[in-house]
Amino acid sequence: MSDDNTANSDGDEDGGLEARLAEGESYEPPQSFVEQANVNDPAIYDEFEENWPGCWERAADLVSWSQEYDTVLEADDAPFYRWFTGGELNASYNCLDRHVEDGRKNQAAIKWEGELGETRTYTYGDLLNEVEAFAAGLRDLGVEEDDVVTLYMPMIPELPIAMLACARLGAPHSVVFGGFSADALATRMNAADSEYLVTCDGYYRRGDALNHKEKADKGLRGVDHDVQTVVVDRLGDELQHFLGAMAHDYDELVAAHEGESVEPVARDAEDMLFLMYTSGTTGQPKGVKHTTGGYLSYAAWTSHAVLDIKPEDTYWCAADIGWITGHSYIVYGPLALGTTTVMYEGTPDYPEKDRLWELIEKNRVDIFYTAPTAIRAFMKWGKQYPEGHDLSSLRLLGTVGEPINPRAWQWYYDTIGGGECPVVDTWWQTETGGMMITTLPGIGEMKPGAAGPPLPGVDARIVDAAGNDVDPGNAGYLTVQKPWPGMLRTLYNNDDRFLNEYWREYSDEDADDWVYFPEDGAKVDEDGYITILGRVDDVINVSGHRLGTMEIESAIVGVEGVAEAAVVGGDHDVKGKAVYAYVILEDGQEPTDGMYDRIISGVEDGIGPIARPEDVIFTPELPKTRSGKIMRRLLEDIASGNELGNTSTLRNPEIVDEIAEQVKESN
Ligand code: 6R9
Repeated sequence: MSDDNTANSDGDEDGGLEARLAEGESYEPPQSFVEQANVNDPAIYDEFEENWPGCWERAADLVSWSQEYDTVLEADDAPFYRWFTGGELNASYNCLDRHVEDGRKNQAAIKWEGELGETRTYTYGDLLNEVEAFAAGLRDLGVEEDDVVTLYMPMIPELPIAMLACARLGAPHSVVFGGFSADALATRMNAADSEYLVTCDGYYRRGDALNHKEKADKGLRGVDHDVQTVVVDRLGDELQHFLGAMAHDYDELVAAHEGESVEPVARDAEDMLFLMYTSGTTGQPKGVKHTTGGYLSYAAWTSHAVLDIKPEDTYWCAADIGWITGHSYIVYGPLALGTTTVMYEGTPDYPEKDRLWELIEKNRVDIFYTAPTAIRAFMKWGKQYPEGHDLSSLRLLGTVGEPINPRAWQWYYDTIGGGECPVVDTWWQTETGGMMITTLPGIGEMKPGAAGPPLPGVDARIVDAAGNDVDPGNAGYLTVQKPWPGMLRTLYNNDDRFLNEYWREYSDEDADDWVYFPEDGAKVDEDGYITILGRVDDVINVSGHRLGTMEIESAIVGVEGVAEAAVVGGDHDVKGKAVYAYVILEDGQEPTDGMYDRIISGVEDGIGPIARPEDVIFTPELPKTRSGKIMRRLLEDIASGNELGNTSTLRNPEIVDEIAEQVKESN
């Protein structure tokens, strides 16, 4: 209660701050920041436009190539674009060896902060040693170039070590978020035909030891082929686990190969670096394929230009490596640039609500990157937590994952940044590999709530349903009209779905004019600043995580006694959106507490706790149009407590009031 008061009083004192900010209050980046910024010449926008696609050499120049590329972009098979063709490189070499060769072996590469307060620091030299030893171990188990290795782990250093070991061998990794369920793991391993799994015994959450191995084992029982497993021992004696015939202990494997060197395998620029499964419109997750040359160049370039990372910085992205943000901006981008990247295992409010601020102070963090949902939680907890710490080391702040409301932006800017750090609101996706729309902090004025203009060389436009540019101020669909190096190349084993999901909507295929559709709504202002309005497909963005409504619905209808389910996103003041499930039971079934709990567990087991519904609403019918389509918008409005629009086009309008009444009662 007292926590909430703090946030409310912030709001009241503002006297309509949200509205004022929405009208276009703007901020210049501080001069002191601009002077030292990696990129601070406004001419870069014109330069990139005039020299497109040659401009992307700027990105490729940030990585080391064992074989120079011949061509920046080949578009003859568009939208299957190829970048930096003819070039060869290795991502692990770029993230490790070259920094060691530069005489920086003793610089911290990863500073890990454990949940219980333990810390581990890996210098570039240490990290290279362990990556080589583990790569040798994996090779011993049979891992070869192009084998997909699945990594199912929480935020422990062995996760980036395993990623880099795979990259060294040219074996693409597929990281499955540690919070995903056993079923989710099995689905992804089957889809990728992955015969190797690296996981761990368990980990700590709010001080409690959680058994992760059990979940992994359960997942493995759902995999349709043999799998070799490596298990990291995170919990020591706290949790005894038994290795089966196909399982190996990480420490033993690394010890057996200590001191071995493993040559980084030269990969073609277009060879796959990793796969990342993400949610889409249908129930099946999509295997987004990223390549070695384009992805790595783009992650490094955006880390340099937008996050302003320098080797001497201490940089912290508080995401989980299980998501794309962690891949690009905890691991590949920062390590390619040779900086110190902080990795935090735990939650922001354990043991206290000042944990993150304590870690920023202690590590003297220069750059901090997090999600709006976290910022809204910090606001709610109150400014006494950050105010108790010296945050003056901070130079730049960033957000990602969902739209940031102007008031949360302002709080972040004032309370965390002390009004002296630019805030970059970065729009991008799993599919884009790296940031696409944001201000450049050394150049652009910031407008709270608007991500900013597209990055130099990125051609993002807002169009109407027919594909024509909309006037400033009007809502439309976000599109990207030129390719970029970090783009996904296809969906794994599914070129058709790749074309259908991203390219068919707005491209003029006969004219060979390809337009990428990210499935977000947006608007643009007179200055070209883009405000993202949210997903326009059946994806709900909960706390910055993408969840497919179909995936959740199929988990619910898998529960015995459930006949039909409709899942929608309703407004939530911290999570942005929350999951609401409308459920119809089979005849003879009762909406008991037991049924409610079984539905919740069904979702947790099918996907993971992140997809847990905020509420389950039992109803005899769902509102449907005359053609039989569920009126999701109406269900969203009910869940959000919004005014309900016209229901006259429904086949069963009476059901709407009935459901709305029930939701009100349960609140
Ligand atoms: C990086 C990441 C992508 C979706 C995207 C959009 C939303 C991301 C945003 C944002 C508004 C921002 N999104 N950044 N919306 N402003 N700065 O989050 O990837 O998990 O694939 O999600 O997230 O809706 O389409 P991913």
